[in-house]
Amino acid sequence: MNAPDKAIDIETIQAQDAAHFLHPFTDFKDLASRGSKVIVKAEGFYVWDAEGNKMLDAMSGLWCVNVGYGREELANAARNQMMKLPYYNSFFQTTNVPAVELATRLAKLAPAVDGRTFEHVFYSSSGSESNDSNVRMVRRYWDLMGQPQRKVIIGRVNGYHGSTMAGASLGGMSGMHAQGDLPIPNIKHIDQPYFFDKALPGELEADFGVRAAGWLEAKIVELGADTVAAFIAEPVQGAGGVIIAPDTYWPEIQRIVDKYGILLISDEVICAFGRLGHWFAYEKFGYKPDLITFAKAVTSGYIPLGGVMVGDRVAKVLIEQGGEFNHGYTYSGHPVACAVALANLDVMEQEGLVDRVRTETGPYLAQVFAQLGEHPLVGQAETCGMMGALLLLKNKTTGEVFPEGVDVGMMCRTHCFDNGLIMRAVGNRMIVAPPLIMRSADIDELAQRIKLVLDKTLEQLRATGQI
Ligand code: PXG
Repeated sequence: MNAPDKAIDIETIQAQDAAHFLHPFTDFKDLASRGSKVIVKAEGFYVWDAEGNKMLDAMSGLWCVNVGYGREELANAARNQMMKLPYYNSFFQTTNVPAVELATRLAKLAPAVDGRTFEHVFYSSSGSESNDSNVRMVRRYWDLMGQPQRKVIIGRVNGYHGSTMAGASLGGMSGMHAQGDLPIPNIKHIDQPYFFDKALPGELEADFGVRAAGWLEAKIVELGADTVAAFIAEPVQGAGGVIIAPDTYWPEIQRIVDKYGILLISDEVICAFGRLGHWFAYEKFGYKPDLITFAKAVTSGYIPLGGVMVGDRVAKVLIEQGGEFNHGYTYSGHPVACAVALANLDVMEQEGLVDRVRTETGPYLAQVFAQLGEHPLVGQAETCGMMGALLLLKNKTTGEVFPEGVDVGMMCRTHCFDNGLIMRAVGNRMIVAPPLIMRSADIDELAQRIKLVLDKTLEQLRATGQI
């Protein structure tokens, strides 16, 4: 469809949207005055709006549609499970087959590191809920270990861990903390390992990685080591702008959490399920989490599902010493969501998508981004698996950023929308997380479109005397 969808009265939908639908992370009044873009259909890695505009979705929806849109296998799994058992709870000594099968399968997909295994799953419906569960499990663990004073969980500035009270607190988004009395007590933050922003003049990336990890040790010492329960981090910061830590960062983080005996939570809501070329991202970086948050791509976003992979260190204590764990959700282990997840994992395995990212498309995206890095507007081009970021600078030689008031990311994003490309702007970083079904030729098409919008952004900046 490249013509308007006649079945849809766009103006009515937009008016009702403005009248009744409060969108997440949105200036309600501003959106109501402009009108939402109505998305009506999607196939593969393209989405269409009601006006018939076809857009290449380089964000996989919101970092989730890894197998692409329109997969009958997933739709059939949902239908079949809905007709058989659409819902049943798992609170009162009952279980259901898809939830058990999925937990068993996830346990097989999460590799053991140094004898530490992930045999158990606690289910939720989202990344935010999963991180709330993490807070509950971490605190319960330390209570049971006879160290109830270990309450503090350390997160990172510009990290994103969700939007519930605990999720938003664990994250380090200043705009979120500014609303609603956040963070909640006993959540602290260290700075992010963002080399461009935080490196000292002349500092080598490898040295910066060790220094940035050292901020964790400094914070632990400042707070008192016996008060710290856990450290939570994303393997690569996604919503923060695809911030990729130097290689030296994670080994040093591991040394520090081991030294002080604190738990490590790997929030893999974006990075798991093939995004970085592995089923789970800790495998790529070689660190040893105790808890792993997942959501999004476990079902390729077709239906909400999230959870926590609970490592044996925590699971053993909760199971053997914990008695009843007073926490859970109506939809923990939802049979339809789990059935869709199983079908999604089947597709990923049959099509070899995880290996494809590691051996073909991830390296190819890196190559293509390196070329985009030559563009006069791009100060830095970085990728990790099928995630990438372009840092837009006023002067790429000196590293000068655009002054406040020149929102170069938004400018570029508008050109994206006008030219059939969906990318995210995070400040001055333009980011992508394309569906994993893309092949190299599709990445070429993506690169051409990115080049075009960069050219148009540069043209606009020049025409308005801002560069
Ligand atoms: N952890 C991480 C690492 C995430 O990326 C969550 C937790 C929360 O998941 P739920 O399912 O509760 O949304 C996320 C979600 C963005 C953006 O603008 C990113 C997310 C959500 C919304 C917007 O990049 N990530």
